[in-house]
Amino acid sequence: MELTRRKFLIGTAAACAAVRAMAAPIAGEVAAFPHVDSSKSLGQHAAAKGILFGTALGVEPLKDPAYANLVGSQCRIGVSENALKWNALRPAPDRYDFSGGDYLYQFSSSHGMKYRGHTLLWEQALPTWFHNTVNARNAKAMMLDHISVVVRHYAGKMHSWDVVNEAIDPDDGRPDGLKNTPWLQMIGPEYIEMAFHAAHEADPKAMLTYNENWIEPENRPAEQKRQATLALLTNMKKKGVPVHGLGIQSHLFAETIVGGPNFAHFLDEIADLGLAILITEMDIRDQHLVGSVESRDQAVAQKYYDYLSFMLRCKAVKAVLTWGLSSRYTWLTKFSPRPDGSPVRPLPYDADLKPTPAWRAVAAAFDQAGER
Ligand code: 9MR
Repeated sequence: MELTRRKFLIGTAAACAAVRAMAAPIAGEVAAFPHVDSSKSLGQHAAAKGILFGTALGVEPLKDPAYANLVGSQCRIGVSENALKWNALRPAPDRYDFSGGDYLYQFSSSHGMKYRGHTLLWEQALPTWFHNTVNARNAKAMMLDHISVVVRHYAGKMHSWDVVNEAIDPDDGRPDGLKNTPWLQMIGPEYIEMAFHAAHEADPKAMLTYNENWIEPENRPAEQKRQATLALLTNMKKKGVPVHGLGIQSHLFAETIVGGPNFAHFLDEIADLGLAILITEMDIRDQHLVGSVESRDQAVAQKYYDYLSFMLRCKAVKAVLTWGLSSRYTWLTKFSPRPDGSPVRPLPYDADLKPTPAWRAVAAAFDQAGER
């Protein structure tokens, strides 16, 4: 592996000095992006700075040869969008189906891409049998068995694993900010550290990440979530739990204000824990934008540029993955359709697989980033 976990973590602790010095948001700071070399892939632009660029992979989209070719040529890392979730892997309590996950691994390795697993534990995407079968008596054994079997299946092949996904929700009212998931109800808050220990035992070489959403904006709910995330990770590090990175999903809206001082400070504190930071699921929703396609694309591109420029000032940020590469295949088509019925355009390529202005914005942010 050209970027091992060790190399990923080197330099992380002292990484965010530039971020610490920032006093104000930089949104809109740069009106136009610098010229970029469009003969190089996004993966190449990123790699020149020691950053991994990639995207979410789905089995069906990759059966589209033009799309598969695009992903293979632009990306250096792929993450399973759905194939390694419980509802895909566990058709029955006593059965595992690795066909989708293996297909994505084969695709990644045959295109020289690293492979990242999402996700071992989440309260969503559970199989229909889950709620009738898993209870307080067997939950711990079921969880540990799942992690052991799945992580061992890919041992030595995974760049990183999202061990636990979206486990925090201060609105649930617990003092520790943890979300009241079935796992928490059945096992207790220690389920998180147990999961990390089990994953590490099954594949000591894989980078283990905690992945969280809605922690990017400068608003109060995001700040509460950041504080709970920081407390969780600080506590895990103190106890020697094998956690190596934080995944910041980065599903943004074109109108989200990002890059503020509280978020900058948070990145700094995460880096000081010795953790790597990965941007794991980036896309920019244009659902509420009005105006021409060109002006909407420009707003989306500007947000990519502002956000990535801000994030990449922090040297602990080692990877950028978008949640899909082209609007031909994006969860937002169904989840966040535009009220006017026109297609959403949240990614660096449009539905015809032509680069959008966001492509140039992402490349320019990589070109301007410091080496890591
Ligand atoms: O993009 C994914 C979509 O296809 C699935 O239907 C959905 C439920 O499994 O999950 C989506 O991916 C989510 C990811 O797993 C966790 N962060 C939020 C993503 C978007 O909802």
